[in-house]
Amino acid sequence: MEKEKKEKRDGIDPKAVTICDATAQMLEKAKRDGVETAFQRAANMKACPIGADSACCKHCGMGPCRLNSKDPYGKVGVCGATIDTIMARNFARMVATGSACHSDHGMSMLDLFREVVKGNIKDYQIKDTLKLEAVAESIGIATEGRTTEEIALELCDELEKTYTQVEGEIPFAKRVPEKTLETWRKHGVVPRGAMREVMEMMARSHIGMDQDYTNIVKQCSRTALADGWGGSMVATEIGDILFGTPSPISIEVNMGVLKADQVNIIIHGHEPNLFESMCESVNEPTLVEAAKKAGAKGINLVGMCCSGAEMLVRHGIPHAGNFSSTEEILVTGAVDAMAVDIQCIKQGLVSVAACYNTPLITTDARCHIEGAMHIDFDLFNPKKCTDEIVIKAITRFQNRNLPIEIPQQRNIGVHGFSHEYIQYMLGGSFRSSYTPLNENIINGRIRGVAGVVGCTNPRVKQDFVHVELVKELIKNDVLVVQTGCSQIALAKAGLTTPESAVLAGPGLREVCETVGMPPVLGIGSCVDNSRILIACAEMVKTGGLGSSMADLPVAGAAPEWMSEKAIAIGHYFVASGVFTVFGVTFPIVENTKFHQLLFDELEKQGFGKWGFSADPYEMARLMIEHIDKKRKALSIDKARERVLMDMADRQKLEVA
Ligand code: NFS
Repeated sequence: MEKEKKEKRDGIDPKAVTICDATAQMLEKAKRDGVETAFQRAANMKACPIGADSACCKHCGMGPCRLNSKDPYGKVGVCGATIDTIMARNFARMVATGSACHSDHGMSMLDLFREVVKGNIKDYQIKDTLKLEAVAESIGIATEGRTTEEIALELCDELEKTYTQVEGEIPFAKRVPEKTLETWRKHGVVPRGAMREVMEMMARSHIGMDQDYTNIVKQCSRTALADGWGGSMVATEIGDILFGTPSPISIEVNMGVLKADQVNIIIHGHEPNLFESMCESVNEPTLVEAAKKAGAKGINLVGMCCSGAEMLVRHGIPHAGNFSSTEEILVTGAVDAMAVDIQCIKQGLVSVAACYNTPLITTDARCHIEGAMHIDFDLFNPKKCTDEIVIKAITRFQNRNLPIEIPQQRNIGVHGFSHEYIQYMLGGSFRSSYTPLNENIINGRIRGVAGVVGCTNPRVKQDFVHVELVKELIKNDVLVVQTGCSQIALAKAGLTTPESAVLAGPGLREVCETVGMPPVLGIGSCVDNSRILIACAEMVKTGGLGSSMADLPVAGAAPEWMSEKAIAIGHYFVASGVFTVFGVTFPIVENTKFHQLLFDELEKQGFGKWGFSADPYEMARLMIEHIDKKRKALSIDKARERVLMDMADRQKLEVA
């Protein structure tokens, strides 16, 4: 048994499962140390082929029913459910869960905001009053002659509707371009509050409920939109108001940000409050003193995954890696505490942390993990928890008794391109607007814009699909915006620097060099995908690129996705009008009506559509083909031909 276990563990070749050298180094060490991680488990766990195709239904006690993906219409479930009903219901539940996750996060941000505004929480304050006013005005709240507190309280009440509104349209529907909104109204998918949409989605996927896949997909769109333009958008906007709107900052990413002679603390999760409070605790003079007494040179605070990405863009805190590296970083032996809050936290962390005597600390009432230590994070007294985490970390530092091996990779890059900053960056302080971006798209220097986002997944070579896809896109003059674990993959590959403009096509390179920006713009965590929605809406409103978001020469991708949140994100982009390509796998049987609807029909109805390819080059081809199709429909394809073919013409084109 032991021998078999060892063989399985040793079975993977680290260089074959990741292009992240630091992670590969730690996988080698994990082998030597006899430690198992998700990469080994993925190799040992054959995915269920019927489940992978979404051809089984286990929502009631008459099943589970398994249909044949080779002959999808040859059989139905015990209740008579067809393959289309079954796949649509499974998809619906993924959208509902993903949307619930983001919305639950957004709602707790709003709870925090309210208590801060009321003065009941004093540890945080409104940092960005300009943003507060801008958000309030965007949904029709008057700001003139009113105090910050008055505006903020009304904003709280209004934004609460994002979650609780029973009828009507959520507040941020006001930000949606008119024609896109018209499409939503026509199809009855303008979201009400997220609670209502998620509840209805779950109800409609119950046995004996909605059994028309087209009708189920409508509710999928409504639920996903309640996330993108609702739950997630509130999380981002409140985060900015409370903790500051990101602007570009140069910072290091990768495991080399750990320091052998310091107390290393990793924060991994999704809500910024734990991290913000942790920033205070690691600077607390008594704790810094205690660390020094324990023999450390200082306390080193580092982020991972999405809250890490958020702190990276807001405060320039170093980031140690994405989802697929969270176990591996513990293998360094240099982590003195890993504190987590919610989402994307692998249960496997418990056993890896135990091997290296690293305290793994859960902090949120919604996310305990069996075997991890729990220190409850109290919003009204946040430092009690974070101070305690620092103390635990100092104690672990003092008792370090295992060899430490820190991979030396550190990749410096620029991150923090909020949609507000993109406006300013391209337009300057006097003409801060999206006009220069639109102009550069119209004149063809920038062919289009792609959002490349989402997770990493141990089922595919870590970071490889992200990096190759992005390289291919920028080479073809497509400007790339990024969030979440994808952004970290590109940062590690060194593509978030202005110098990487040399890898871009001639048009995009010229724009990047004129402005001094990288061709790959990191904008934050997964909820910050809402910034991409706002940027798209602004591009439409600015003019020249059509009247609906579906007209824009843009595309999206989650090349290494794994979470249900990613499916919810993908579907809200599709419902907003964006062609969105997923990699790894897609839970669907081809040659079915449901497939036809997601991958084709939705576009004809005025939405975007789904695409799939596991291959980064094919993925890029699909996205560029779509961008070119949209350019043609806008009659701006000729300008680009000139840009590429005629240098004299190019020189004549006005520089933005
Ligand atoms: Ni997004 Fe963040 Fe990463 Fe994927 Fe998970 S951390 S919310 S779901 S794995 S990008």
